[in-house]
Amino acid sequence: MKNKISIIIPVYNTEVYLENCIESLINQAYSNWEAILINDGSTDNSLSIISNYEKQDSRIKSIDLKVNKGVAHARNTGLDVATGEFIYFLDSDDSLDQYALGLLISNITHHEVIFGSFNKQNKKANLTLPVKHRIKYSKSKFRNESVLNRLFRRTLVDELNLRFDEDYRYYSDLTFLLPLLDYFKTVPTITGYIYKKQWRKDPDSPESLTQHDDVAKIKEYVERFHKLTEVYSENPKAIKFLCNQFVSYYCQYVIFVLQEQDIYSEVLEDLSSVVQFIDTHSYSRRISFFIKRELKAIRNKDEKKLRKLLKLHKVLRITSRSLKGRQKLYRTLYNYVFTKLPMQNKTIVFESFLGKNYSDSPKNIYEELINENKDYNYIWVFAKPGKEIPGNAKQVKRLSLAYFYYMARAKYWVSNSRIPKALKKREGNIYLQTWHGTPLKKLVFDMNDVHSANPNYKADFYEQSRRWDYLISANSYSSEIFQRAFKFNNRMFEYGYPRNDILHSDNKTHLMERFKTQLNIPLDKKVILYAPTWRDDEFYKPGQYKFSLRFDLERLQEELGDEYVVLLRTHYFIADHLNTEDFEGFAFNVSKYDDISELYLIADILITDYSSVFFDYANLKRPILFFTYDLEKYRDTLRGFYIDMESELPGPLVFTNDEIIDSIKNIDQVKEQYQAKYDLFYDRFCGWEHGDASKKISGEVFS
Ligand code: C2G
Repeated sequence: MKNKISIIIPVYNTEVYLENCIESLINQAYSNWEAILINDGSTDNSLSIISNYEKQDSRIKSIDLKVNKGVAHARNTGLDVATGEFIYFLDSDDSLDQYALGLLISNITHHEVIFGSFNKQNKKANLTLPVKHRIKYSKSKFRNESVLNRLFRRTLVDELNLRFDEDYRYYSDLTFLLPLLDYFKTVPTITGYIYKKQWRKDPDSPESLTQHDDVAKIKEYVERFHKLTEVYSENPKAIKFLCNQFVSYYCQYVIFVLQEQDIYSEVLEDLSSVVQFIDTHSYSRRISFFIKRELKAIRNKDEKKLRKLLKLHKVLRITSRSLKGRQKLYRTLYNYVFTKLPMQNKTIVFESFLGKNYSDSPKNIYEELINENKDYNYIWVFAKPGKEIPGNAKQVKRLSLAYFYYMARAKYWVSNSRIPKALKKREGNIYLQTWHGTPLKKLVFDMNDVHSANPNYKADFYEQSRRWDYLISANSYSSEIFQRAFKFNNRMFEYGYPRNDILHSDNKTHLMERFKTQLNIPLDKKVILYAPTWRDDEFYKPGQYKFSLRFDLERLQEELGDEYVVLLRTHYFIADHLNTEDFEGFAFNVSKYDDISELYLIADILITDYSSVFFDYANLKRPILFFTYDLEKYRDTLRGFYIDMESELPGPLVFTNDEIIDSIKNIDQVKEQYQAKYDLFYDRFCGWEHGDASKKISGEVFS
């Protein structure tokens, strides 16, 4: 077929993003393409990811360079084997929305090249392209010096012998583009987000650059600047373009490097040589008063003045940014003020389910510490502070100024879920991630395609979990999954869940009476606890999920009301409110009750679905029913499971209210029928639980 696009993708240690990149090609509306992935000596899983996809789709081709030779060589290698009439470059940590290639190829018409546009930094890429995409004929030739997201005719590439200068490790793109400068009057540009740049590289990603790299980068840029101004000395347009590009490079990169790293002595001479050149040549990029003075200080090699100017420039930038909103102000204060204050080595911040309640393993660890009278300052983070909790913890509102203050000062963070990725980890900080359940549902890097409301889910998660120093696992099954699915390689605590200590308490009977009384549940009634999970694809907006109750409470009350009461407990992501007014005394909505572990204790039977709650409840060796009315959808499309729901669960799958009623009426037979499976299940998932996880972890982390 004609009009084939050859997509050239150098790959170097981008396993975290690579699947997202390749999937975005497979999902292209325009199918006539070949993808040439050049593995540039990756030391992570990148090559095996490429090979897996190569087996699935004949349009995907791989070249393994064995050793790392840099992007220029990788792209040139791709060009040598490309067979398409068009050439397109894509970075392996980026991705395309599904109309990207179609839009470019259907609008290049008679042109030799067409430009796409990029998603803006930190903005969700616009997944539904504007129906009427506009073709804008750009006035200047190139606004940035990248080959990404441009569709080139192969004939043009060959005619001008466009290649990448392999002498350059960081800045070879311009050597491919500059010959085009004289070639075009205007270039068509597609608006609308079609190229999704992975703007934030996680701090650990192998290609993230260290200080040494920044010096090398600047030196290479300067060397290339002088070489190209030499080569194009007779071409005023090229000279003007190169001068403009240097000023952009200084404003978008060099300033930040110099403000964060003390490398003035290593790069000032080089930068000065460029400024001396551009001062004798014209360039059109508008520059501010500040930049003018900074460039002058660079030209004069006046390091002292330059330091002063950049320091002032930074304060102004931070101040102006923080005036754009309270959260930005708090984040700025966190990064530039609070984290500069001395760390409080005896302060621990606790948070459970994003501040939703006082519960889970953070609660048990906290109570262990106060019971042991360890002298720490305790901070609890709540969405709504003012809760009745034991001890003398200070309560702060999540994302308030106090929250950012204490998160910056505290040596310890104890969370069972996620802490905003904007809170960069401070030197000396110890982050204990307790997590919040033995996984049934596929997690993060074990998930094929993500249905989450957040399109950057995996990359964001990876960035956040790099901060974890410790992670708690309740069983060896979880340990193996967490290591792989979270890419977690720090210390795993394998003592069981602190939140399950109560399930092994010696005075369960007393506790059960206390909790039933608190909930006004008649002591002579048995309790059914219904605790379903959330559905990834049923959301109002990120974090606000829908839930429709499939119980027929009327029938359940008729059939079971003499002996049982029902506790309804939705997942903390669920925004919908379950109305139980018509079932006073039979159905109790306990969705807002803080600690589900206490509900386990009073429940004689648990009904759940795909929620991890049953791994914990099984510690009590009481019957469990799985109300899996949407099993096909949930297992096969939404998430996928780690265990086989049909064969490994310690209780029956039930799909209708009739089956629920029947199972409960015959619960002893059900127990007997599943006893063998239950015993196996208990050994495999509850074997580490002895009611002392909190104590062990307190001893290990909080000396
Ligand atoms: N939970 C709850 N009430 C529910 C469901 C869950 O209080 N009705 C709490 C339980 O402590 C449970 C935890 O939230 O263990 C996680 O809930 P899941 O339904 O398993 O869903 P999810 O939040 O996706 O966590 O490794 C565990 C996974 O990450 C699942």
